[in-house]
Amino acid sequence: MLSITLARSTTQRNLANRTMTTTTTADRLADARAALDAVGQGHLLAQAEGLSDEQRERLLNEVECIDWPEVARLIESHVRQKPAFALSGDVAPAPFYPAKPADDAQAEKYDQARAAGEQLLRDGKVAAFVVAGGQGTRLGWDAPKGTFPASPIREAPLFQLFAEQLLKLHAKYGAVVPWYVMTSPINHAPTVAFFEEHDYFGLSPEDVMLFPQAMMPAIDMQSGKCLLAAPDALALSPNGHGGSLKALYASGAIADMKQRGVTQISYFQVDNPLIDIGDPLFLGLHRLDGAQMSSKSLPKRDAMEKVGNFALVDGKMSVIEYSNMPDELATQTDADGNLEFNAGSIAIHVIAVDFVASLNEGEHGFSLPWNRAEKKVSFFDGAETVDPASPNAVKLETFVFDALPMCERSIVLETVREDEFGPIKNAPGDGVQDSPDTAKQLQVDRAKRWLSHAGVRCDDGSWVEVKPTTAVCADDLEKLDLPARIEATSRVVI
Ligand code: UD2
Repeated sequence: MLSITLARSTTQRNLANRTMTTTTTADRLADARAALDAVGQGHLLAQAEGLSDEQRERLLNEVECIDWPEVARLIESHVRQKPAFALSGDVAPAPFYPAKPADDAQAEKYDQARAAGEQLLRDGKVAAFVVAGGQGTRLGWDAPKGTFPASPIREAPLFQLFAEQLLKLHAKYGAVVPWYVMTSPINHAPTVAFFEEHDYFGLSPEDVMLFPQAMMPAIDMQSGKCLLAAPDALALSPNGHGGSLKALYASGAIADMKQRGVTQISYFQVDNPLIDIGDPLFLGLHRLDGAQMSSKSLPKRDAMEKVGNFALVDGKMSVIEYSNMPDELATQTDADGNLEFNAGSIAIHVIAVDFVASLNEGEHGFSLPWNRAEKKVSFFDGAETVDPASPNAVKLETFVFDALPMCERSIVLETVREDEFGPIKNAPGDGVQDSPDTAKQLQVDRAKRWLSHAGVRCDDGSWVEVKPTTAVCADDLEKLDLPARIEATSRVVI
């Protein structure tokens, strides 16, 4: 593994630097008190004197990692009042490249793009980046989500499936695709332990970098006070996947990519076993069009599906989260009855390394809009732990797609849902979408489509898994020695 660095903002680093010049815990405590008193959060250290040295150290470490002036600003704008989302400006559906080229000229462009994307992979210019810092509460899996057994027959964990794709891409294109894994302080240690226990799934540890994103305190909805989780711990949660754009830089990942000659980042979420990490068409279109951050979309299941909507807002590529999309826009149709805003965001991006660097190296830094979520958060009230029955706190997160309007150029490529999107979000249950069961079925169905493309007959009822080390697309199966037929009762791993 390359290194593990806690992601810190500039202000956080300033506070930390200040503590480097002071030596005693008493000095650190005084500094932290001053920073907290200045923003009305002094209660967090009210019992610090009564803690053991170890507990005090732990609490100070957490306090020193937070940008308190920013938290104070956000309490005013997002806790004491609910920020009203106002969709201002000119809003139009975003243009996108269709999954199948519309005409001969576009087919030619797709061929050129595929060739350009393959060249990027051959030249070692592509890195994989998974955001895996979320808490995964909906699934009810008491471990990092990437450790979840996701494949239909081998029950291979998500992290293994991604690693196997990277091994295949290396074999296919003759160049390493280094892997950057964003965790959060909540799941960092178990994630690192999982990679170590599994020998990095056959990857070279030098080509894998795990780093945690930054955290935000949970804030009491009524009082605007930050909550303690315990006498020696703040109630913290990850600051949203938008935090990845700062964590990539602060961790040294961007510097490492530059040193390797990597220019493009293939960004994906930890919950999608169908992800195509090294898609030459997507990489190539992004590259040929000189885009800084590009996205994949899919046609929405229906007007109200809970995915973001691609739109041009005042001419700038944007994603309007479903909760912010006015119903009259979501349901608007064209003359043929098709949804105008039909391109749903599935959180798959290619991001230029230089774009992430330039955001972080700008004179005034950069910030993404913050989003407010009301949640139940257990807290220590000075005497005991309270488990609230209804939402009591505000959590604040930024979203990575809010960087899209900061691009000069951004493209969207439509994809086919069954081929690339089978997220595991919810615990299994009858009729539950986006569950482990639906994701397994989608993997089996795709494997069968790929096999039938290669001439294999798969009987109804058969259950097939194609290992990513065998194939990352249908064409990879073509020259292999495959069975002519897979019978109904068979369970086959290829
Ligand atoms: C996200 C998108 C939604 C759609 C969907 C596709 C948002 C707000 N919505 O919904 O539009 O594209 O995905 O699957 O993004 N994560 C972190 N750190 C954090 C928070 C999240 O790494 O602080 C990671 C998390 O581990 C996961 C991913 O981000 O890999 C998505 O998080 P989510 O499950 O909260 O997103 P979801 O399903 O609400």
